Amino acid sequence: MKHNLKLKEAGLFRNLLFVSLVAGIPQGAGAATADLQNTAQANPNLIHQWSFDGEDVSTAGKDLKGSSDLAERIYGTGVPLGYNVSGFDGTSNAFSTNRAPGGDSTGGAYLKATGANQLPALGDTFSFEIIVKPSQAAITGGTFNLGYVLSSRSADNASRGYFLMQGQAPLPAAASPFSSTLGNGYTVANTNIITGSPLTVGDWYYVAGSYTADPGGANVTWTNYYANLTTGGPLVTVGPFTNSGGTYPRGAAIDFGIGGRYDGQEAFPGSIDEVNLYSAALDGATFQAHLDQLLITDTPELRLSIRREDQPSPALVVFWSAALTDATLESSPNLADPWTPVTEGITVVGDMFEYRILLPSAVPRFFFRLRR
Ligand SMILES: [Ca+2]
Repeated sequence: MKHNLKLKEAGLFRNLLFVSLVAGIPQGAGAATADLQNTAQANPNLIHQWSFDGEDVSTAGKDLKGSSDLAERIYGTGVPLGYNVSGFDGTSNAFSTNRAPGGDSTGGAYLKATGANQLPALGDTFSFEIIVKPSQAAITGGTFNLGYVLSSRSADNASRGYFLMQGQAPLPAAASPFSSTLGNGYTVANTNIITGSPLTVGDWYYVAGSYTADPGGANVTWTNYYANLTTGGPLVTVGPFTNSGGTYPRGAAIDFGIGGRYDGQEAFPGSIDEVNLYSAALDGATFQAHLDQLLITDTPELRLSIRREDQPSPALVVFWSAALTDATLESSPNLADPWTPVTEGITVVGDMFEYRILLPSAVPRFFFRLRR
């Protein structure tokens, strides 16, 4: 994702020089998954954070906020998990789940908070956000054809907390969308269909949800949000939605699956980069700000200036802002290759960087380009 920033013709050099300054600046420079991690940590309602950096479950499964370190859940044919796989950007890695072809329980692997590391009881408000990449356009071959991404369920099975799933049945929706199902049954009336079009395999998605349960347990009202990170957004709001009855599990510790079901089987095939859980119903502006952390550049405005100096010897002086500290200035007597780096006369003035280039005397014009 690059764009040409400047093309400046320097006519002040009495036709001696033609200066072409072209800088390719990564649009996302400065915005990163690491920024989202820090922003989430600063939120007073953060209760669990997993960034999945690490070479095994003891590091990649570590809960960076709470005490719900994750364990491996491998079933059926037992396809291994992948650790330290590429995340959305270079600032944090992901782990990859597996779902073997065939039935819902044929084989797969994911991570799960269980045993002594169960999630402590959730309250009447709850939010999640996740950075996730599906590896299959559809879940097929089974009875239910669901891949559970974030899921829990109460011990008496009455309260479903299927916060995020990929799948189809029984939804009246595009093949295998993301959806969120809560309450006393897996039904259309309890399901908010998040993505209205099929998922794009290999694209990273930001998905979030903000839930408020009726204290008496009658129902839950919630809103989901999603953005295709790979295509640059925007954030889409889906809801508010009120289910027909029941809530997610509250008031008792629960098993919690990340990339598979709360109790076993029905894994989601893909990669998961980040998961944050909150004890409050966060608003859309908060999720938009978090998305901005991932997508919007905070690179300072680029400043360029060029001037000619005649003393002590004729020179072309190029200034640019500190944002281009890793840029390379190249020159060529024509617009064709070869371009060669200009290495002489580099000085630093204040917060600006400066190239001082002796003017060539034997050629009527010369070309320069600034490249990053
Ligand atoms: Ca990560």
